[in-house]
Amino acid sequence: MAGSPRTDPGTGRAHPGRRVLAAAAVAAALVAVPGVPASAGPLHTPRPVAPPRLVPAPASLRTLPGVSFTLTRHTRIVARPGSGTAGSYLAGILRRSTGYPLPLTASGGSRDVISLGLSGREKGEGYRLDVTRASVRLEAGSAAGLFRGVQTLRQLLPPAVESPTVRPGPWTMPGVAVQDSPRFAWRGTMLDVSRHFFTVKQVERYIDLAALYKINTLHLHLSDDQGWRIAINGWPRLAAYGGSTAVGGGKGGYYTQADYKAIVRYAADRYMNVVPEIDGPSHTNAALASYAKLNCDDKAPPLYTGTEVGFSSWCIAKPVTYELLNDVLGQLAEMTPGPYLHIGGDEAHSTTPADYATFIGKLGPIVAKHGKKMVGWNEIGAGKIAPGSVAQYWNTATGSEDGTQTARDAVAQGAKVVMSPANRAYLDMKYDESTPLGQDWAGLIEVRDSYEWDPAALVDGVAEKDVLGVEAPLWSETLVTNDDIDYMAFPRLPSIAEIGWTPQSQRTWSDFRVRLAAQGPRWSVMPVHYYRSPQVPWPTS
Ligand code: TNX
Repeated sequence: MAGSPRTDPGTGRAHPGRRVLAAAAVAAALVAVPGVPASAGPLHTPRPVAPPRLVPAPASLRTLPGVSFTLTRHTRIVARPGSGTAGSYLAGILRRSTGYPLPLTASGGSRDVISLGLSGREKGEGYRLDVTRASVRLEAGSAAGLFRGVQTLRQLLPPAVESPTVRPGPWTMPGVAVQDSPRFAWRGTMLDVSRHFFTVKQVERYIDLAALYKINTLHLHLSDDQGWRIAINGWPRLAAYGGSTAVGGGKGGYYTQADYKAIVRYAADRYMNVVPEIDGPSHTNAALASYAKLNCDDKAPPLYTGTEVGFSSWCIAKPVTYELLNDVLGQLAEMTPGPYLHIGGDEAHSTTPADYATFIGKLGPIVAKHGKKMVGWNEIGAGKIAPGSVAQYWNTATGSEDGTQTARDAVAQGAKVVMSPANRAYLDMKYDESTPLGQDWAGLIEVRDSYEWDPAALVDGVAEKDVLGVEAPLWSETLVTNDDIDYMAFPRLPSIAEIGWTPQSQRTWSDFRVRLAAQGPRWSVMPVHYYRSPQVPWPTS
């Protein structure tokens, strides 16, 4: 190789190999001196810069050989009007780890800046990101698009950028031209705060981790047999008593309405919709235990702290059931800016099919009256549902229940489907036999299993046009701490996020595993207690 012409990363001109070595020595020296401004121009010094390893993979990515941008203490962030929270979110992350001031202004120059602004050329959550020697330019058709682009920008910087404390740098990103937009509108994750309660802070932390992978929907499973987690005016015992325990008999907890609004606000600042779920007619023991009058026999059952499913049922014939649900769904609708209310509908093993159909038929108009669209687990397809409702497909055709049929029934009524197949997308399934947490009733789900499926080719009769998106539910029977959440969600949540974002034709496991591996060092510095799957070539140092 010695003496053969190479391309100077700074000038793009061919030159003898010796000069590359000299330049590399300078670069190495600069690495030891944090915060030295990059010199732009013909003598621009090349720096070691990792190739882009982005998750989810963008629809289009062009790397600019030899081009890079380096953040310095002089870099400014310009967020033009209409940028929403994208600029301040980015500044918050970059300031913590770089220690640079990174002033945020609404207008400014074109060199040594990261500039964010709206452009008519991009649509929806789509964005364009250009990293050149002089600047980083991010454009989108909406603030949400800018926010998604900010996540791409973060991943172009070294892993240390995710550190909560100041690190040395250098903060160099490879030159790229990215043009990107999502495959599906609904890219969600669900957190079960009922089986174990998670605090507002814990939910906010999970929101931030999901946002990094362009997740835009947070489904909160707010009620189940083991706990009712949202305060409802006029029904104080639901939360105070029904929320007082958890699986295993822990102390439980609930969100005040102010807490819930804070979560909704935090999510909205990250362009994430909250979808609140009040499960029924089954999964209702906590509520039935709180008010005797909700029970057909007027007797309140005891609180429940086990993990069985399907034993409880609303009293379908009693008007008070619908008075309660009208109050609950009305108050949630009022506090939830997004278009959806999730009414559950799964595993109603203690409700007759006729009663189940009656129940779904009654809930539709209540949800509509409060100005929302109804979401339910795929079983709701067995009832009468309005066009524009959403069926969340989870139970793959096993045993007596065939989730594919109710999903088709839903589509036949004009509903869309969100794909959450339990044997692919359930974050609470064990990775392998030795996984200390989680369950295995839907199978073991290694990272590759979570990645290699196509939402548009999963259920016969449910095509791409019927699919609203994907969601990864995290059920919490076995999960208590942030470490527990992290271990089950990472790295499988990024799999589902990429399935929801990246065109199917551009996804392969062999490519994904390498990009996923590059997330490991990011999670380590945050820190996120992720599962080091043997299927992924994690960097060793
Ligand atoms: C089934 S999935 C359930 C949940 C459990 C989960 C555990 C679904 C709609 N219902 O009640 O938490 O399995 O994996």
